[in-house]
Amino acid sequence: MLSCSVRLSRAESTPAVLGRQSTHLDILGERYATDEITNITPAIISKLSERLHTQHGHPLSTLRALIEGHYADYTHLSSFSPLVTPFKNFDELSFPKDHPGRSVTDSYYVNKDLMLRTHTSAHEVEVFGKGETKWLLTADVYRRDEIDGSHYPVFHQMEGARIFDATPTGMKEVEEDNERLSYHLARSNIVIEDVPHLAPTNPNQPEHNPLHSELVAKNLKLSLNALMLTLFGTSNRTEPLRVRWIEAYFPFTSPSFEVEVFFRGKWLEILGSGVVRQATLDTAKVPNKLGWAFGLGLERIAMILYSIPDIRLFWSKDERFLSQFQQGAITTFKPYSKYPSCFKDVSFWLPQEANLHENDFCDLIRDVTGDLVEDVKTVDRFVHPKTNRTSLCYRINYRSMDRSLSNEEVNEIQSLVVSRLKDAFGVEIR
Ligand code: FA5
Ligand code: MG
Repeated sequence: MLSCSVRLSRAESTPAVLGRQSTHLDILGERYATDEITNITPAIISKLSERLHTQHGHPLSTLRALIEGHYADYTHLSSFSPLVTPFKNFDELSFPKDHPGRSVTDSYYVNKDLMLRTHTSAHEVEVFGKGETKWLLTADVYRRDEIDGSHYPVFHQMEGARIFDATPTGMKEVEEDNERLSYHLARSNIVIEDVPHLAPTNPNQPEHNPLHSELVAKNLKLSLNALMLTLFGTSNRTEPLRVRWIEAYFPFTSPSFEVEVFFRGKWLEILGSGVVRQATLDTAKVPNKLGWAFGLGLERIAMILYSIPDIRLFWSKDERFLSQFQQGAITTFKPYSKYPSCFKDVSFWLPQEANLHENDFCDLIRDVTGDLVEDVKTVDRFVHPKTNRTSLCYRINYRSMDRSLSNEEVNEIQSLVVSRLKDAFGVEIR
């Protein structure tokens, strides 16, 4: 998240976010009624049918196949619709009613009963409910988010899960698997920083025997460390890969963890995971089991593996990008050129008492400019002490990945941005 954000309440945000009056939307061949919370944009609708993870030769498809190969004896799923109910995306996974992820500033809604899944965990109950005990599910997910080189409103996740019998025999199976994996990992050249499997800040669930929970959390970590080894272990880097486990929080797991990988001088978060909340398995009507789940970001991993510097490139139709990749092969991306940046600032006053969330601003930018903006930064924000009006200044970095942009062209796009901003939010340009 950018630092200077102001959250819109549902009521005041909606007309501005939507900015259009249509009573229905056509999505993936079906017609849906809109309502006062509809905020899905044409730019997003155009992405729904792409399914990059299934496009033969695309880096995301190769990465999916690589991970499926690592988990060869798991059930592999990848054909679930991105349209889900908020119940499935949130309630079934124990999200509290006031969780920020539910808000229209963070998620895309078709209407109040239908949204675009924000994570692959949305399908956990469904898949566990089918009786699957070891499975992987790959899908496109959607979030209203900031604009920079590692965030995109559409990205791809892979959910993995494994559940065991909550019996001495089941736990013996975990122990044996842990031994096998520890042996395998002892020979790797990855530097892994760990955190305790359980901690007061990352607790065991009351339903679980802490010894069982500990074994399962350890199995999760070993399983994912072995995946890291498969993915990164063979690359001919001079420095060993640095991976770290950190404590995390998710409403649907406890204990919970994230994994970060050191990439281009920064820690890049690649996945979230944890011991599955018993409520999830109860809802799925799976008795007497416990286990783990993870959700990893395919783009983030592909950026590291292929040295792809900007997340927008995954959507490129440019032959200079696509022709560099073949299905099944991990190759180092050769940038065809780095075109110059063009920075444009926009400063404005919001109407009295009104607010603007940076995700609303970023979504407007995506809708008007497509992929021509590399990042957006808040450079200034203050509230006038007398009028109580908020002043905001954003710096937009225009840079195409495929060609040079002329200053004239950027000025034209920038004026479109400004006029949309005036129409949608009633701002006064400074
Ligand atoms: C989740 O989405 C959880 N559902 C993960 C999970 C699954 C936890 C199962 C526990 C059990 P998170 O919001 O952190 O967690 O996203 C998971 C990963 O998706 C991140 O680590 C990151 O790699 C990727 N990701 C998140 N937001 C973006 C984005 N805007 N662009 C690209 N990748 C992203
Ligand atoms: Mg996260």
